[in-house]
Amino acid sequence: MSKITFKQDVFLAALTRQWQAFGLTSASDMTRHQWWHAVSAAVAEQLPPQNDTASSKSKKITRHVNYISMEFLVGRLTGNNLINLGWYEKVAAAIGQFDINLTDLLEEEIDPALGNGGLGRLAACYLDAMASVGQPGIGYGLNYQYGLFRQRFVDGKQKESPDDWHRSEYPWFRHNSSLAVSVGIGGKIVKDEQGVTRWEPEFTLRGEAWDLPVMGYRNGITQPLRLWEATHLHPFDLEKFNDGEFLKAEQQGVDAAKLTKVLYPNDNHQAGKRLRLMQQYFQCACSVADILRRHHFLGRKIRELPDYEVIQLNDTHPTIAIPEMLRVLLDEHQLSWDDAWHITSRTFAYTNHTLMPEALETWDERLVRSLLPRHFQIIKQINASFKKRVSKEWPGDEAVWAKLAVHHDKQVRMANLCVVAGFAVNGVAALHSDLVVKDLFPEYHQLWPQKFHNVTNGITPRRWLKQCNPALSALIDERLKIDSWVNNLDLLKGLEDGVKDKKFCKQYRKIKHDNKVRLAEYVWHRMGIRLNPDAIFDVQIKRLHEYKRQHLNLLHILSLYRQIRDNPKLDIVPRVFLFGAKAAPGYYLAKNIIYAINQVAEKINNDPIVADRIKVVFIPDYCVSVAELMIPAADVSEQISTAGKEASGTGNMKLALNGALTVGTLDGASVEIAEQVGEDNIFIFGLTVDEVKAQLKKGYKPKALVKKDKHLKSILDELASGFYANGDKKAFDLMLHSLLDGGDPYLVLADFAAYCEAQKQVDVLFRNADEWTRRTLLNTARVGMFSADRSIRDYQQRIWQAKR
Ligand code: DL6
Repeated sequence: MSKITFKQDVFLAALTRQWQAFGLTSASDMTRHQWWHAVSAAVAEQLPPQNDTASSKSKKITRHVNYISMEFLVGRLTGNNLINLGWYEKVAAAIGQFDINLTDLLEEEIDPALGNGGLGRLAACYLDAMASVGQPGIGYGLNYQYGLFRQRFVDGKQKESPDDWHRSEYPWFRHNSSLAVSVGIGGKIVKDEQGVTRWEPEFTLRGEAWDLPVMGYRNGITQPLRLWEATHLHPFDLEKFNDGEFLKAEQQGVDAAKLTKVLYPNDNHQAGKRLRLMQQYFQCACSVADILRRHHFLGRKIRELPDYEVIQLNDTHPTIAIPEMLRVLLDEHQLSWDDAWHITSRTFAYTNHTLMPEALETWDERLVRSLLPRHFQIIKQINASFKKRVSKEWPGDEAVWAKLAVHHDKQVRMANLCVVAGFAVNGVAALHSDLVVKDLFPEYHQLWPQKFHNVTNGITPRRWLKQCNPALSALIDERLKIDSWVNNLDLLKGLEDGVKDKKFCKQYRKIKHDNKVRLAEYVWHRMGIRLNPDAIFDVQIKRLHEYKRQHLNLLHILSLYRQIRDNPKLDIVPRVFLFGAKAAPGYYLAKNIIYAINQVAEKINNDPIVADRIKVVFIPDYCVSVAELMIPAADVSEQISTAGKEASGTGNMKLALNGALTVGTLDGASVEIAEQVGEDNIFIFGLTVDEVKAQLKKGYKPKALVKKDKHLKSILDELASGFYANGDKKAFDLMLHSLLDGGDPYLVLADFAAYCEAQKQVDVLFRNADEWTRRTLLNTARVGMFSADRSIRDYQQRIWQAKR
């Protein structure tokens, strides 16, 4: 594919049409937001039509990948698309003629926050990488009207409001009305005169296809992210209207629209809601229909489906696509069960993103039966034939069956369905994949060892270095004398000898400092808090969850505060603790931790005795664009989950790439980061997975531990005393209860001492600026393997193109 060339005259003509469409008389009348819209739309117009069959036409050897995910946290697109197209400077120059600054304009874009956290952001990185390495593929998701909620703090407490990202005006969308799909829901199963089973749905929705372009890095490839929106075939009932039932006349349309109104704001947690299952099915039915439409359009036989197409399930959320595929093959194509199964079981692959029991999806059989009666029948049939296989392997062992069944105890278990019906299962980091086999699916592994793989997660260097850290990116270009590291991140190894070059180290350090100044300005404007850019910027950014242990970070802050009050002359390197995190609205304990951090921040930031040695800043409404500011400015990356709980993490990779030193447990992909950067260039602390298991087995007693540790006790007592909450002694009850009477399930207190010790070492090292810079530079140089391009190649070799 050749690069798409920028034509200034075509662009300017498109720009003119844009301001004319706003009803203005000249470009200079546009507001800044209108400028952003006009520039984005004028660029989008110049893209070639997105032909989703083109990429599927490729040689039989390259299977086309259908990446189905309930979430795609794409972040702002305009800047990223311009970079990938190679048009950034050209567009900047073209609008410079109007005295408009492109960088400023890009701030106008509202983040399309169509995901919760790591899982959704990973999906976005993988689409970028597929397009960049030339892996034919398409993303399938939902076009939510409201993305992840907006977060603000009122008196320190999280308040949520709807995140209307104005999808109807988003200039990057292309509506493809010819791809609309009908999706039935509810109803019953009937048999016709020939005895053929037929599903009569209760109502039918319409799935409309909205495509966002995903551009490869300067290679001319554009592939779609297809987001489905639910509408009704007949949104307006004229009969009802004529009968005077004006409100009811529109009800069908309103009901349909509900389906893709909101993204469920849960991360690593399942909420068994009817609407959520409807969303999952709607998305899967539209996507399966679209995959088969393309397959037929290309003149291929249905039996050849697995030779050309692979369907990658991003966690269990789209699992219902499996029975949907079987339903279509059985009921619409009239294939036998064996044929339909043979096709399906060679087409689907499943990525597991969590071991947390509360996140493993199960659905009540009554709900499945009432919404999807035919699918329920099919699931039971899968279960029945799988039971034969299990009985052969473990004759008479009911306990094993109780564990492995797809349908058991009136529950449908989506992870089990994926493993039984898929040809591949992968975890997302070496340690995690190991635990998937050992702890989650040992019996399945015994049955089908060849199904299980590891693909360590990765991040796109286009967004997470080139775009978010332009100064460092330019310095790397200059040093390596090439810019091809952007799609071959291993080339960063060439920076290693820069550690001996004083001038280079100075430049590298200055960039970090400038990025800290940029973040400090943002914090000042947004929150009115002044930050000292010479302080250590210590960053923890991720969803708020007990297992991620933001409260361990808080306890360390309180420990420092206690030490300062005990010894006002305490000599520590000034440190700014920065947090960014949203808590699911119904996760009260997580919200309590946010409240505690904000209350502590209020106290510490205003206490003259602290004299700016510590600052605590919780940046509200953490999202992709805020991450793009925080990551390049971080000195320290907090990756402090309880070992065994974080499947991978991807923030850890972004932060290390941008030259932050990790303080972390041996968990998720941090284990591999440690291997890559070397043990001297990372601060590893705390219990390992095996030690965590051993502690819990022998009976972990957090209260006994606190009794022995006076310092820790005084911190916890003070939290409970009302000191940080205007005398309210119950303010942090939820958090404190979990840590003490609740048994501290995530071993926060058990890791506290080791964590504080690691933080002391950070303090010591930071005083030696040269040595600190050397180690951060080695981090940037050595994390090339965490490029999403490498992950996609691993998927290709191990899963997508592997011999079947
Ligand atoms: O694989 C992407 C991402 C990992 O980096 C995180 O460690 C993991 O917590 C996250 N998993 C989920 C699971 N799901 N739900 N719901 O978000 O996946």
